[in-house]
Amino acid sequence: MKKLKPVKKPKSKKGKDTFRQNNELKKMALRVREHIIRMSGNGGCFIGASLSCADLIVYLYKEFLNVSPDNFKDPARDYFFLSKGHDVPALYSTYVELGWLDEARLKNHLKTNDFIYWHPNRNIPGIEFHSGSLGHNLSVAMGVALDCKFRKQKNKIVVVVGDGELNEGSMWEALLVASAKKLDNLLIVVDRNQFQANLPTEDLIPLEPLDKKFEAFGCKVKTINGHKFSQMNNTFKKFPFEKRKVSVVIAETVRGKGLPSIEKRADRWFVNFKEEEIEQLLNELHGNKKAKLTSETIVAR
Ligand SMILES: Cc1ncc(C[n+]2csc(CCOP(=O)(O)OP(=O)(O)O)c2C)c(N)n1
Repeated sequence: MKKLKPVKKPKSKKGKDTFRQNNELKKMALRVREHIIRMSGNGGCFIGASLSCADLIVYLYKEFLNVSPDNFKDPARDYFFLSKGHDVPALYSTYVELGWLDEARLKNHLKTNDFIYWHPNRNIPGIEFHSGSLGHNLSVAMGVALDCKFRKQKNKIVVVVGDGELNEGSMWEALLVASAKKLDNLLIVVDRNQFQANLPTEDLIPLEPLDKKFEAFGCKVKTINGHKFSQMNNTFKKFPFEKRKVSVVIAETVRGKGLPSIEKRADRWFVNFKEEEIEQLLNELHGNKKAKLTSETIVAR
C-alpha cells in the first residue's frame, strides 16, 4: 500500500492554538461565509444551517483531517462525511478556499448539469459519499471505520451530523454497532444548533440530555463551542477521547452564525435572497449595518 503523505499543517506551540493559527482560520471561515451568502441567491441555499457548521468544517479540513487531493484515493486517508448534506455550501466553499474546487462552480449549486447540485456528491473529488437524505452517512462512516480497524489502519473517520438528524432511528442503530465494535477511530461531531429545519429541536422531539444519551450508547462525549477554534483545537487533539470507545463532540453552534439578521431565526433556514439583500448581508458579515430582509424560508427539502 502506498505510504500516506501527511497534509502540511501550521505548527503550534505546545499543542495550543497560536494567534497566527486562529487568525488564519478566522480569515478562511470569513471567506467561506462570503461564499455561502452568495450561494443564497439564484434560487437559494440552506444558509442558516451552513453558517452554523462552517467553522467546524474549516477547522476539521485545515487542522485535523489528513486528506488532500494527494491522497484522495489512498485507502489509509482520513475520511470525512457530511451527513447533514443540505449544509454542503459550507463544505464546497471550504474546498474552494483549499484550492480543491473552482469558485465559479459554486454558482451551479442549483443546476442539474453539475454534480455540485444541491447535496454532497461522490463525483466531486473529496466527497466520500452522497448525502441529503438524512440519517445515512453515520452508517456508512461506521462501516468504513470497521473496515479500517480490520486493516489495522491508524486513520480517522469523521462524520458531521445535525441535531435534528438525530431523530432518525438509523443514527442510533449505527451507533449501537459502532460501540459494540469499539470503533475508537470514529468521531461524530454534532452541529448542535438547536433547530431542526423550521422548529427548535426541544419543541419538536427533545434531545436533551444529549450527552447522556450518547454516553448510554457507550460513547465518550465532549461539549464545545462550535465557533471557537481554540476550543476545537484543545478538544480534537485529544481524539480518541477514550480507547475502545466512539468519540462524540457536541458542538454548540448558532444557526446563521455571523449574520445577526439571520442568527437563531427559524424563518431563515432555506432562503432565496434578492441581489440587494445579498449585498447587505455581505456588509453585515463585515460588521456593518444589519441587513433589512424581506425574504424568508421558502421550502423545506
Ligand atoms: C430522510 C430525510 N428526511 C427529511 C429530510 C428533510 N430535511 C432536510 S434538512 C432537515 C432538518 C434537519 O435538521 P438538522 O439536522 O438539525 O439540520 P438544520 O436544522 O441544522 O438544518 C429535514 C427534516 C431529509 N433531507 N431527509
